[in-house]
Amino acid sequence: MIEKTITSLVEACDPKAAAILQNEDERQTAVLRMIPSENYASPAVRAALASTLSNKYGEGYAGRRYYQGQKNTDAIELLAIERACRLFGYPHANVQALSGAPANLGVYTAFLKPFEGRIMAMRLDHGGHLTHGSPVSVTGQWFEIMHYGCNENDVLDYDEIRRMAIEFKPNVLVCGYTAYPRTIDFAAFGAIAREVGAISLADVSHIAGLIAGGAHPSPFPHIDVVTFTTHKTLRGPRGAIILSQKPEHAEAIDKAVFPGLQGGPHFATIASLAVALHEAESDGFRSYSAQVVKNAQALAAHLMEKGYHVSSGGTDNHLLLVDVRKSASLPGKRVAELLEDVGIVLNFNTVPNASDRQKPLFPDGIRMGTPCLTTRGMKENHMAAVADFIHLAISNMKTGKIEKDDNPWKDPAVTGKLAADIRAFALSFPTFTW
Ligand code: DSN
Repeated sequence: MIEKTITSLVEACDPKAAAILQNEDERQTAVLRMIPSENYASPAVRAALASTLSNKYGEGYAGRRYYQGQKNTDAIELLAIERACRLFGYPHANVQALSGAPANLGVYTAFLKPFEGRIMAMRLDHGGHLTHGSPVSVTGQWFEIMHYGCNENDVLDYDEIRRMAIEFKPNVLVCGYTAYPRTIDFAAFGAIAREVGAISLADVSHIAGLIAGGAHPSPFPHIDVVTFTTHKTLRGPRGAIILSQKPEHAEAIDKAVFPGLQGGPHFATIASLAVALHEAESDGFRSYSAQVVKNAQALAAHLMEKGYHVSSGGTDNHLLLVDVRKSASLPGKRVAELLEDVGIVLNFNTVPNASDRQKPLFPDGIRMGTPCLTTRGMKENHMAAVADFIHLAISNMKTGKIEKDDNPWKDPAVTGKLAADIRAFALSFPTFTW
């Protein structure tokens, strides 16, 4: 309903833009969206995003703004903060960082001196994020970085991380990942950070909704500072939250975000965030989070039964990594691109302990998740069908080098039927049921 309202309002003014929006609505309805960092936000969350608060500008924090007319912006920001603190158990929340990268940069800016500060975090190809010190990110250029990785079983080795931290003495020790399917032991990370005198930072962007819904252990009280984007499992708008415990940390973070890095916050986003946090406090959201994990585990089990190499042997959260070079002699990028052609949208991704052919843009794996499918109302029994679709598609992909004009499918007729079946299956679910 909200799609129709938005499209018709835009269409009355700009049919060209409206047509693109309409196409995207149709795409999101007709495919199986399995990128683990995406979701379908509720109509209420999306309506708040389009609200009149997007007309309002202001700088500073509630009660301390640099512009007049802030009664309602103060009220909405305080509401979002109150809900974030209640939901995650932290005494302070900053809801102004525009997204995940600015949130992480805000934390580093608060605590580290450029060209002196030391960050220890997970390497990118084992599931870390660009902003965890990758050389192509300013975080890797402005700070000294030590990266840890997974062990030969694709899981974290806390003894090894402790050994490295004692040697490197980071100022900030980062946990929290973009492609790690296992539970994070926040107590262990907090203890290591305290032992070496580092601030502990958990970037829980991927699992914030699972933490809020009780499907993953909380970083509180073990971790000093927590950052997360709000549009993934939390199912809010594109935005970010920074939580902290100590008053001196909170003060430094607030100063780093504004005026250190940003000007005026996006108040409509903050309003939308307040609504998403309200939804996340509900019993329905708790059962949603639990179902996301059950679905991911069911999907992993079905794929492993079919012989797929699932990294770490399964999942404890919303995502799984499949090494398709080991499983099917295919590179991750080709598999992701061809799966999109039949209506399964996931992403190619590096996997730990891959072949030596793996490169960031030419990885051995694919990454998939269940947040979107679960929002559509799918349960464990539907994951069998999803695994069958993936398997049928991959089994029908040609291996080896493919020339530019070659058909990449062994049997194009099978592909045509599969694409139609996937479309019909996707269309049999609404986009938002929880
Ligand atoms: N790298 C993004 C992802 O996990 O999709 C998060 O920023």
